[in-house]
Amino acid sequence: MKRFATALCALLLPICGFAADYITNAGDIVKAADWDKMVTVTVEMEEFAYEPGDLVFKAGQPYKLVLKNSGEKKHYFTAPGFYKAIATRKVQSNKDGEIKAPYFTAIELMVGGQLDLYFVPVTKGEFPVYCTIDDHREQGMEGSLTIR
Ligand SMILES: [Cu+2]
Repeated sequence: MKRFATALCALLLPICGFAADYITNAGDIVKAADWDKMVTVTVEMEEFAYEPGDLVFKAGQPYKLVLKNSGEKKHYFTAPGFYKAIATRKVQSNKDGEIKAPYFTAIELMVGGQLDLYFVPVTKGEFPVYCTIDDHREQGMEGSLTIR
């Protein structure tokens, strides 16, 4: 059924459109979530990998995704499909402040940097994550983000 809906939507994309959209009621989802039950997951970036490379999140469960660059180069956490599948609360730097925005396409980490992404997974699926700097992705800097 889901496959049929996806195929139908591909045909009708100019009409339904939602397949390519971000979560429009992210604010409501973020507000309704129980942040006392937040789960923290940490991803370290190095040359050239995410550790761990494959993550699984539970739909509806609030998360803090800690992104740390432990490498010697700048790295990206680019995941356009994933950012469209989550309700974003904010991205926070524990040193500098926080950015509240409905969605992102990529997050860049300076050497030694850390940013925390607060979000609630919404749309189930498996989404790629990769680094868009030079040939980092080809060198192995990619992974998967799954929402179940
Ligand atoms: Cu990189």
